[in-house]
Amino acid sequence: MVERGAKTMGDMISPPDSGTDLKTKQREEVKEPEMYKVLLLNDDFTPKEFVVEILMTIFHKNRSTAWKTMLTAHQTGHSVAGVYTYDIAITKVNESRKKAKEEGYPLQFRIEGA
Ligand code: TYC
Repeated sequence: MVERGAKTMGDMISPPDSGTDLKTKQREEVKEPEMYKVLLLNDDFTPKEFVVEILMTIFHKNRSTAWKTMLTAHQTGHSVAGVYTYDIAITKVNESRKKAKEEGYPLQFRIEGA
């Protein structure tokens, strides 16, 4: 690309693209964000319907998927509530823990690399 004000490539002040200029470097540094799994852990006390409610309201699952996700945790010990960037994962876990605590339930989550 010819710079603004330059009529031909020969009028350009900066050297031609050598592969190490800023534009090239910026392009190389664009990476997909690292993703994290939010694991839902089973316990003996939290009511099933409360877990389903959390999965619907905070993890935006429909009722059918929320029940399946809850039942997997209930039967196997854990399930994946969702996969997110770290900031979104921790926000959802904190919100869920807060709601569970308000109700006096011991519902637990873990975050791990996807
Ligand atoms: N095991 C709980 C019960 O029987 C229900 C439950 C399911 C709790 C999944 C937590 O992540 C969980 N009431």
